[in-house]
Amino acid sequence: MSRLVVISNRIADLTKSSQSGGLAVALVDALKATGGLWFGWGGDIVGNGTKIETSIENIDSVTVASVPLTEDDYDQYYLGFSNKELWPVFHYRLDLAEFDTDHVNGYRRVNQMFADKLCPLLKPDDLIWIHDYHLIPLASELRQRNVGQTIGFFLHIPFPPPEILSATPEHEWLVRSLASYDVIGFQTSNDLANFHRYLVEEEKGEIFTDGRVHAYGRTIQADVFPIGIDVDAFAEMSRTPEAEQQIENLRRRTIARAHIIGVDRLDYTKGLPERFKAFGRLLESYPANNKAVTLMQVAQPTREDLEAYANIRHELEGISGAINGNFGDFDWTPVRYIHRSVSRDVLAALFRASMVGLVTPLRDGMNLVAKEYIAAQEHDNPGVLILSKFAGAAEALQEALLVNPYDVDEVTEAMQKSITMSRDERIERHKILFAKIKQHDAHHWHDSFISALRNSRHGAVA
Ligand code: ADQ
Repeated sequence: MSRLVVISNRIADLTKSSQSGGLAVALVDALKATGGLWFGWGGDIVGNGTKIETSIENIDSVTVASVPLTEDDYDQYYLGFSNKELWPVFHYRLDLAEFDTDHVNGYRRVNQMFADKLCPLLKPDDLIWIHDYHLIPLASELRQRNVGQTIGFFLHIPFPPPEILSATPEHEWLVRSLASYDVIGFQTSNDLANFHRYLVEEEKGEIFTDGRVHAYGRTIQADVFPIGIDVDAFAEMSRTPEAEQQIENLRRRTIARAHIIGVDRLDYTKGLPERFKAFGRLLESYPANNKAVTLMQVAQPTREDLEAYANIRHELEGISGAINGNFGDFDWTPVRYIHRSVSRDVLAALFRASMVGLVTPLRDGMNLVAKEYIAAQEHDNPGVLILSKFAGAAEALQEALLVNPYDVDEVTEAMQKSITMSRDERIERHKILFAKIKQHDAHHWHDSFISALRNSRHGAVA
């Protein structure tokens, strides 16, 4: 069987599986099945001009090869082009995008460095799977170094409509780079449709009914592969004796009878200020919820070197402080806002103890928290998921309470509906949602992508 080679911007710490997300665990499973190689940035930043060396470590049957970034690489490739331009634009936020030639050059340079360092590690029969927006041009760099192996790309974030993408100075080059892959995977059919539209409207490309597209002189496979979680492992985590203890502590420490929970990286795409405002309005419009309902928001610090992230942090501290000042009492804090990373077993316990899971991003590729919340619920007394219709997860999870996250009143009403929903209705909705996340779990995701890669090698590509 061919070896799988996974390339991502950051390498997860394979020795700390309990702390890494479902994605890392799913990829490690896939790598272990074939004995694989994982290549990427190890997290170190070295001085400019330092000679870049690849570190190689073998963990079980997986070889982990990592490189450091220089200070300029980190500023220009990672913070700059990836996170000040591509991240906002791909989340439909042209207003937050910064266009800078040094950033583009840094992005190209790191993709070239990745290709240089990866080439000597490749074997002729490898299947190569590249992840996410940091590495869009990597396949084209590899092709220029005569890599003929099958190469796939999965985009974890949304693919924006052509009207938005074409506002970036680099759009033509970026999409042309995608044509060097053999298989491209998107989270939703909406993302795929946006990609098709770009090819047809900007490039006069052709779309075939079997999932192939022809553009820039190549025919490639482009399809939808919705990412999932390891449902059984997450459900199990929410039922350990430690989880039971965590839930017991939470119930003892508060007088509230219902908890609403939000768990997100602290990112402007996640709709946190709007969510806090909706909770404030819930207390204002339905006074019976005072001292009875608490919002717990766990927000993991992320990309803190960027101004937009410092701004959202200050905004949230302001709104939560105002709600607690206006509505709180000596024995009740309405918003519990925790600005740090929490271990996955604690998260699983918190999800299980919460009557409402609030997942209201303004735009999101998929959103795994929505699936984790469903996985952690008790089947005979589940909580209710409120889900943004702009999260990729909403395409399948129609039995959640779907909301427009910009519409604060609609989110408030969904919260009130959730905390007063009958047990029968909660069970009915959860049963269908659970079956869906089980069917499209992490294993299904990587199996179907890898099988598309194998199929493309055996013929489809012109
Ligand atoms: P993210 O934007 O990071 O991922 P998401 O899918 O929600 O978003 O995954 C976040 C993960 O981090 C979840 O597993 C969650 O439990 C965990 N997490 C969040 N806050 C945490 C905290 N405070 N402490 C500990 N863990 C925390 C990108 C895309 C998504 C897409 C994923 C996977 O933006 O749309 O779903 O990739 O493809």
